[in-house]
Amino acid sequence: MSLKKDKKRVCGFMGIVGPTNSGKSTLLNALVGRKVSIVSQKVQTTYHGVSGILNLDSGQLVFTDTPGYQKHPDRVARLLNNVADQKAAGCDAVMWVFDASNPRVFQQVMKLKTKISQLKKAELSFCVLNKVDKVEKTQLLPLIQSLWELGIFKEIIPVSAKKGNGMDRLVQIANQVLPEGEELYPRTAISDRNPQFHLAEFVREKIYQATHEEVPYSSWIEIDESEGPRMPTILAKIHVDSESKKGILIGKKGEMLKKIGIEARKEMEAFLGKQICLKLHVHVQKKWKEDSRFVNRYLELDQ
Ligand SMILES: Nc1nc2c(ncn2[C@@H]2O[C@H](COP(=O)(O)OP(=O)(O)O)[C@@H](O)[C@H]2O)c(=O)[nH]1
Ligand SMILES: [Mg+2]
Repeated sequence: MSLKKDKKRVCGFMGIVGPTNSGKSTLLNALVGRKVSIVSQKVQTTYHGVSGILNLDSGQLVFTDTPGYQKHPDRVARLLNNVADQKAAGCDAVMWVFDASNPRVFQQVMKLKTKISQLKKAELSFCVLNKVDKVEKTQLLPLIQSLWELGIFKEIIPVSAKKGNGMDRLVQIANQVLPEGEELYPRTAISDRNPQFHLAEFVREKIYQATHEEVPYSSWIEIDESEGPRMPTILAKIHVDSESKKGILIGKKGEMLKKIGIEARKEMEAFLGKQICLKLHVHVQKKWKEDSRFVNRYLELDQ
């Protein structure tokens, strides 16, 4: 007697690509309904490509966030562009995310046109026009029309990741275009990362939100956990590259570090679903950004 075969299930990778600050990380969080990727108004927040997992009855949709394309010439930025390219190329299909409220959005797309058509054929390339909550409909329609006429996208989808509008259509698209396959992650997984990764990212997000440009770009965070008497203790060690940045991070009478700690702990508790005690230490590690061992470890590249 032959066993009845299971219905084929979807499992594949949808890349989330596009210029920095277009809302890719916000979009990923909205798609999977959890904060798996950190968000900020500054560029270059997403160093590590993180994948968010949406488990549906029909299968598993894996959305892969990538670092946005950078114009800055420094070593980290160059490596980030490579990471973005590699990650996107490895996906089954790609959603290109652009900020529809940026007056230069069409030029931005034009600049990337060759890359877009080289990365995936039009059948597998989707244009997500994000932040439509900030755009007049009368402006949006001609933009959609001109993007459509480029012939490089299968569909143009206006959304607001911040408000969660348009997510249903994106999930529907992923469900349609991603290949059939065995599920790759446990059905309870929400991302491809371990909890430590997310905890470190929450600290980084709060540093981005609280300090000026040079500090977040020069910080990296290591997490240690231990069981406390009443609740788990999480130790976040923040490495910075100079004494002056350490001073900024700690702030007057420790106010800055305290604020970062309170905000990061809130995120961690929401993520873990339990109370924790968070301790932050700031440690100076001169010129780590120029030391390939640290940069590679930080960006999780092959050494
Ligand atoms: N108004 C509005 N802002 C958004 C939307 N999506 C993202 N943002 C904001 O845009 C900024 C960059 O978002 P982020 O997700 O970090 O962009 P990324 O660099 O592409 O990952 C943040 O301040 C977000 O809150 C949206 O749909 N509407
Ligand atoms: Mg991001």
